Amino acid sequence: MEQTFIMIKPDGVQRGLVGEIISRFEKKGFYLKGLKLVSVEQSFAEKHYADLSSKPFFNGLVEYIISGPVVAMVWEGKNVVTTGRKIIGATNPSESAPGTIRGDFAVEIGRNVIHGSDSVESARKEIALWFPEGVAQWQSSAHPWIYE
Ligand code: 3AN
Repeated sequence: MEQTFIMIKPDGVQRGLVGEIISRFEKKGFYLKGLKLVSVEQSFAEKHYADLSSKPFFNGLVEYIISGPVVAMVWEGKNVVTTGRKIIGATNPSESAPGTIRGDFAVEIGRNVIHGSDSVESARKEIALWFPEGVAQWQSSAHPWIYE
């Protein structure tokens, strides 16, 4: 099944939103396959955001991500990349709908609480970067009640 990489950024951790965010993905019916609290170094953050290196906000974004621990996760389920992005909401919290994570908990684009992979291909790359050790293999007993 499809997997995505989800990261709760330092603001989400510091504001005590970890449980709330995990709960939203769990209740939807996605499976948690990887989870760790980590502080990353500048070079690692630059690698994660390499596609944005030419943007004017790149340095600020890297500073923000290395400013405190983040929660790195792998979630699995049908269409989890696209649906995960819907649960997260639009990049700019001024445009994210109420009911989404950013719509409910964020105000500024530079403090938007959470990251989610934007495609299956970037999910694959991000999971390999953040979880080189691999992720857990397990089957939920709830599976037949969530998936046909
Ligand atoms: P998303 O995180 O929704 O995939 P991207 O990939 O366009 O959005 O941007 C990655 C991150 O860069 C965002 N989560 C946000 O923190 C930051 N970012 C994007 N645009 C801006 C901006 N105009 N000013 C400051 N930070 C930005």
